[in-house]
Amino acid sequence: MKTYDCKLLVVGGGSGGCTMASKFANRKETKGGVIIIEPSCYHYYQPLWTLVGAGVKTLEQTRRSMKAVLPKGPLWLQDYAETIVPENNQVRTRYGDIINYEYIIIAAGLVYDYNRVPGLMPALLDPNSGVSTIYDSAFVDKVWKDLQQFKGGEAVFTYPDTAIKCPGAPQKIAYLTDAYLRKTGIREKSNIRYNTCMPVIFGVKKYAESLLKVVERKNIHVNYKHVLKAVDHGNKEATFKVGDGEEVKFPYDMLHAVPPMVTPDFLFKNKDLTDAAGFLNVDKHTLQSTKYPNVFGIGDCTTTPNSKTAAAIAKQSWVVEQNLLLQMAGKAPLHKYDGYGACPLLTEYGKCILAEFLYEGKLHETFPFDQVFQSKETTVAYYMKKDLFPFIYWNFMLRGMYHGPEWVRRIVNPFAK
Ligand code: FAD
Ligand code: UQ1
Repeated sequence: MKTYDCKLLVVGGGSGGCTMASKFANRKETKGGVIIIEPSCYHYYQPLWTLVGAGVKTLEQTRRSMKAVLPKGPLWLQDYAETIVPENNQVRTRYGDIINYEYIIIAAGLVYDYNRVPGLMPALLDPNSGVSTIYDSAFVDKVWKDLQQFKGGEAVFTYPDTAIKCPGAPQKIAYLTDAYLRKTGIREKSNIRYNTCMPVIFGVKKYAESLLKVVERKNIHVNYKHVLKAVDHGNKEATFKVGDGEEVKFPYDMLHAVPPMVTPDFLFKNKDLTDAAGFLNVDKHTLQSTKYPNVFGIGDCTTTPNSKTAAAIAKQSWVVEQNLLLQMAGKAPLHKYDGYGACPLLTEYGKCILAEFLYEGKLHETFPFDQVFQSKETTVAYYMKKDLFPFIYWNFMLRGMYHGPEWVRRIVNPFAK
């Protein structure tokens, strides 16, 4: 048990935390005074897990050691934040250390609440259940295994009734499953259902229109307002609640389940810092805590109503950096995050729709030619997703040097509003 004092504490070493720690590691305001709390020994590039599930990439290709990606300089405590007392500027860790901070960036992401779906975890743990998820490094390999072992029948895909990371991923894996089954000649013997809690296929109208055509072409049955409530893997049956009404059972041979997601306990339980659902309350533009000026948030664990993606974090990271520097200088934060989020919607092996939008679903596309790049399925977007974005992520974003594609947009799309 030790006590530490620091200028800046970063909680979480994932996409947001690692990026922010890199930014402040060598700044004169914070140099020598940054601490990172991060329990995991691996850092994953999660956006590639969809392609791991579809057999295009391996889990190893998405993984690096945490030590290798975290910036040198800051002290890394391999531990969990257990409690935070913002009035005292203090965090206590699971192993009993106390960290006093002047400023804190909370980037703790989301964790999976498997217990909310009785039967789901036992089914995931059974190697022969046909139940898997691309959302978890422990089960993403099982998606690919199940896909290869599937001999036809019912394939059911879910989307839970909580905020989730990458809201496009639950349907991307359904599309790639369809593509794989067509390739292997099993599609005619199979029925694919996408059971989503949402009332629409996608929150932004333009992309929803394109996706509805994909769904129709692929003959995927979409059931709206369906929430997975229980899995009976003995009988291979999944129970869904439909709207506010009755429960319906679906038999399955393969079930892709997206788990309900919550913020980690130290946040979830802190009513002072969070909203009713346990998300860190921040101003959606400045990303500063609505209650404590020395607290900032980035990424999936905050209340900002954007699409929870790494692409969003790239843009947020610049705003947090600039506003935190202003706060440190005794000035009011004035930089504004516009809600940018991007979702490369994989529809086939070799095809992708690149969705990009701001708060309230306002389109914000990087490329000028709608018919070539946006809202249409293109090969170029697929290779960006598969090869370019991971390269940018590991080499620029995590080092604090990438703030999203705005600069590309200014060059290739100079007349855009
Ligand atoms: P994370 O990167 O999850 O990091 C949170 C960190 O906090 C973790 O390292 C964790 O160990 C740590 N932590 C947890 N609890 C504690 C604690 N108590 N104390 C300290 N540390 C703690 N994004 C895109 O842009 N495009 C995509 O195509 C895309 N596809 C996706 C597909 C899938 C299947 C998944 C799972 C995600 C996808 N994403 C995509 C989303 C993207 O990966 C996340 O939005 C992003 O990684 C979130 O970053 P974060 O820093 O908020 O959280
Ligand atoms: C992006 O910038 C990014 O970060 C590297 C991603 O990776 C997670 C993305 O998925 C997307 C779509 C973007 C947006 C970039 C461009 C060039 C449109």
